[in-house]
Amino acid sequence: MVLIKKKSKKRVFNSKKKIVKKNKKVIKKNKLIDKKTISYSKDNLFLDGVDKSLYITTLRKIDDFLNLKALKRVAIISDNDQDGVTAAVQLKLFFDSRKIDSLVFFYDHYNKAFSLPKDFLFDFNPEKTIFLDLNEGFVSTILGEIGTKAGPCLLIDHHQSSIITDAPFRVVVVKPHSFSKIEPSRYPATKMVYDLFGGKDWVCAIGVIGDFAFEQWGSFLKIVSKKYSLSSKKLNELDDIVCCVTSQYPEKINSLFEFLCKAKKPSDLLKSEYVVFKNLFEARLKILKELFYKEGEYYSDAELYFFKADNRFSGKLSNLISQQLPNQVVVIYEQPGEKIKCSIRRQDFKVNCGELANEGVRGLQNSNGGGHIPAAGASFLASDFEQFKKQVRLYLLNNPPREVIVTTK
Ligand SMILES: [Mn+2]
Repeated sequence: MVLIKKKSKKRVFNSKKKIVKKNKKVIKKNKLIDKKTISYSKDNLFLDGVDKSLYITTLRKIDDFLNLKALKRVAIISDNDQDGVTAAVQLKLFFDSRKIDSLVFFYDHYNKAFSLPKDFLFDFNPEKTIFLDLNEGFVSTILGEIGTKAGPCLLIDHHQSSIITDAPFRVVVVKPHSFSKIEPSRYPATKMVYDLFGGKDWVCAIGVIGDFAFEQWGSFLKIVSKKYSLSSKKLNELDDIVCCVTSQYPEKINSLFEFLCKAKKPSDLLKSEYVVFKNLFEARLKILKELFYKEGEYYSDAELYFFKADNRFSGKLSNLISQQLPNQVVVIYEQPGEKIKCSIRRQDFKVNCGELANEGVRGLQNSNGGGHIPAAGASFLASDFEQFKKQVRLYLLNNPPREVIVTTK
């Protein structure tokens, strides 16, 4: 009896394995953006929540835009967080594999600064430019600065959509809703690149964790953990290392990027020089977390917290706190110069943080605000802080959290 039982169990397991293998093969086949190599077979629906025909339409759209056979030089301009960096790594490797020259820039959207001098871009003279993980507002700002030098553009992004201004050439936009029903904040740019171009699974996993999309992509992360024998703690550690470098040491972002392009396996990063920075970062983070619970300013009527953090800590700290307080609006802010930068979080999807950020900065000079439903950011002049707080609180009182917000746009 025992033997038979064992055998039948094994058989079930094997057949599952076969299906996974078969699907993997299909994924590989379809992720090539090349007219000749794309195979539009009927049985290739493999991604949860992805619409097969829209996925193929999207591949064709990208294929038409890139025209890989003629393409020689392409610029990639990406956000400077974990999602942006890992998305850029995968896209760069894709172009490397096609022997197409690419130059990667990271854009710090708070300081409006590039990770490389702008002259490099002008000298590189790209035929086309691909933007990653940057919303239309930032793309407009960048295009306003570099103008015709960008050439025709492709935007691969998962922020709430708006309009691109200042584009001298056409801009092709690909968002999660171009081919899926997955809530956009849960479909990080790095996973979009992975699904559309193919990529480096463990590097992709870092961006997925960094953008808080681990629930959506739980089975993907499980496969990655298993493949590289990583505990979930180690997997998170990878994200912590990248997060720490991108947020604390922006001057190291280019070298980290190159490191991730070359790294063969996760343990390369776990044994790298970057780990020291992570340990320092974590020690400080622990203190800030304690201070938040002691000193955070709380408005119970709006279920709203404000807390001032050290510079460059607000992103990570807000993620940590809002994991512990998912049904509260947590605003962590810092003041690196004359402006205040806020990270706004509420993880239960009952408040639209992107809209809240927008309303918070309404009418404030020199301000910016927007983002996703569970996570957003805002920046404004420090002298407007009280007004910002008032507007945030009023928005929450006028739009009390009731139901989970569902959106595909
Ligand atoms: Mn992102």
